[in-house]
Amino acid sequence: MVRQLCIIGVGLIGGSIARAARQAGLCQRIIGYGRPDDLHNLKSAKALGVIDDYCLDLATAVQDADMVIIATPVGAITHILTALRPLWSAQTVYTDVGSTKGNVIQALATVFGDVPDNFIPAHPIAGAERSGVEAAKADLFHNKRLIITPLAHTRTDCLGQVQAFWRGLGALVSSMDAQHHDRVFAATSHLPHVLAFVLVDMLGHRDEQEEIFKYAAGGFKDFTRIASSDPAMWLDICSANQKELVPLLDKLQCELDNIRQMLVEDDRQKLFATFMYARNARQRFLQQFEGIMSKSSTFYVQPGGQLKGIARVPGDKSMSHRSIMLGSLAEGTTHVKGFLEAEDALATLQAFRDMGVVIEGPVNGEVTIHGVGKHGLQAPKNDLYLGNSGTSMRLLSGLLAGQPFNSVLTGDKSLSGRPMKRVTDPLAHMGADIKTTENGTAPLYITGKAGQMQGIHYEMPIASAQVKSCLMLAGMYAQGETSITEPAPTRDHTERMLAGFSYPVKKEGSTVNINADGKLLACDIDVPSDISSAAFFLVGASIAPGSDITLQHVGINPTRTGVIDILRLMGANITVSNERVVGGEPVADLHVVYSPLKGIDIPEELVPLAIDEFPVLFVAAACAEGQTRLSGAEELRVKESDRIQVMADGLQLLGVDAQPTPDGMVIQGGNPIGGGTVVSHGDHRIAMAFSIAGLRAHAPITILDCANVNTSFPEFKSIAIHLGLDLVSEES
Ligand code: SPQ
Repeated sequence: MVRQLCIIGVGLIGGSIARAARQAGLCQRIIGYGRPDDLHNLKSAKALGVIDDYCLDLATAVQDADMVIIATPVGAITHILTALRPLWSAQTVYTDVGSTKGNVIQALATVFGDVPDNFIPAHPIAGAERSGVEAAKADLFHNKRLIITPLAHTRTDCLGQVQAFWRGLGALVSSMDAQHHDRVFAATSHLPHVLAFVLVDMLGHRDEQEEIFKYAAGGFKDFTRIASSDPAMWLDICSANQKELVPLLDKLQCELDNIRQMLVEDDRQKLFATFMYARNARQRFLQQFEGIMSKSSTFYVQPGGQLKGIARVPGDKSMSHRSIMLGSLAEGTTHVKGFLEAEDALATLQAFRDMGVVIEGPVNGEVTIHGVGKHGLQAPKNDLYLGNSGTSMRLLSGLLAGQPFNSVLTGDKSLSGRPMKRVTDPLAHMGADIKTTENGTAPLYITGKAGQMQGIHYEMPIASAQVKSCLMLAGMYAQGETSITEPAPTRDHTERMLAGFSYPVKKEGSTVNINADGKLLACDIDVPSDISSAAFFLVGASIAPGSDITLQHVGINPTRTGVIDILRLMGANITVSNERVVGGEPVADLHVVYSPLKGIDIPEELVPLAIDEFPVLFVAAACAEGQTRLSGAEELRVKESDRIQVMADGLQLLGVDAQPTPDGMVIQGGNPIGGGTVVSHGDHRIAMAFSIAGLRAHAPITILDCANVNTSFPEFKSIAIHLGLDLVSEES
């Protein structure tokens, strides 16, 4: 709570801060300050109830303030600071709202000798086309970003106060250093404003201006919207940030020259690649933006019911990743059908776009990849962000280790906590140079070692398709043979798909051999439905009396069908029909009819073949009569969450006797499942597993933190509802 807030400059931003602070009950009293020529505005602010009072004398205005916010144009900052200097108090917190931060810090240093430790530089990313206090709105900052650029010696109590104040106004507060801030905003805000002003200026001065504006369509209006902004304010901002803005204008000039040349030469391919990249990058930016805005998703499941009907779940995640990777490295154009349009696979797709591959789609699961050949990838301009996807990060680390450029792989919080030594250690034996954090986690800093990688023989200590695939991809760039022996069979999509792309791979028992002597020839890929997604409904129909469903076109590669084998051992009634081979992968329709389940000891050899299905298999075990025991599955502890602990916690909360062990779980099934609120810890498979538990629960189940269902199965909710699950979700 601020006792007295002084706002210097009560315009759109200053006025909106005052309105929002008043509405949120953050201030007792708000005083506005302005110069004498601002009197009319200050009177309006008081009449509108935006401020309690105003003052034309700065000393009186700041006298009793415990917080002072400078909300003037950035060009006025030196003048204001000079006037404030003799009035400065260590008991007061000072902050600003300037769109550039370097010049504010520079002005502070000039006026005070050093930046005072109770000044917190801040920038709210919010505005409106209209200016002035009349346009001020209490919700202007709601869900908008507020960036703070503190210095090393900034007082933490003052910092905390400003952070809490802005959070109270509804803003999403983050921090960065001032130079970084100015560079980012030069690119994303100042340059676009300059472009909009220049374009309208250029067209407006042409003779035929009336014609142009008469026929201007929505595109012109959209592009030039920001040219309606306050010219004086933007003059100030651009001049304050000219150090960052000028190099960007130079770069843009080069890019425009390039485009001009492409047009002169009628180079349609290059133009298409440029436009396509831009369109896709924008779409991804919008998705990320929406992702930031809708931070959480909660599932509410009503108890009971049954599953009935026919459904086709989306494409296989593992194969979707690999189709993009191998299609990009191929010579020629690869067409993919059934591609999984979910965040994980899209992260891989974006990574390859960032390395110069032109990829069209996805549209209704169809993707066209214009392969660049085995040696055609280009250095990414930025870090490759892989979101939640372990497969993308581990497979890419192998592929990128032997490239002629450096790269950095990053991911979200969950991915940044997952072990990467399992790939970086054997890659180091091959000559790779990959730095991880001290804990062996991402970010991965990869120094490309083109022509210097050596083939090795590697006995995998854990059964992991990701490790195997990573080393195979590295082996495609290494001298000599790379051979990998797995302790137990793991999914073999990489081997099968490489064969589909005509790349030589030898399989001898549990060892796979690969070398650099080969090239990939583009082919068509038909991705079957993901058995890991189908698994939720295989279990749902098996535990809910009266259920009868058919899941069409499901991939039944024997390295993935552990879930069917385990459910059948428990007594499930699953019929496999219409078996066929599509693009080198076996596919079938699965018919499931309810049948009472019994507890079993899950055979350890089935663990790698059902590794992703255990969250929902634990739900099956909770509904099965008697004890189910899983062992040899310690890998579950290092997935998107610790799937043993998180499932045990949730099941116990629902009243199930579920005891976690270091490498598995013991579940006494058959007792009623209760209701309650469980947390998925951002793990898609946990969220979906607990939704399915609702079919046998006696009370509603609420599942928190479900947004990541979009990483593997965005259609889960609609298909579950279509088959009969009583599920609603709430996004916020
Ligand atoms: O890609 P990610 O995040 O690792 O996804 C998971 C999943 O549940 O979707 C695991 F958390 O699947 C892995 C799977 O567990 C996908 C995968 C692959 O495509 O090669 C292999 C398995 O991982 P691992 O570590 O056993 O190789």
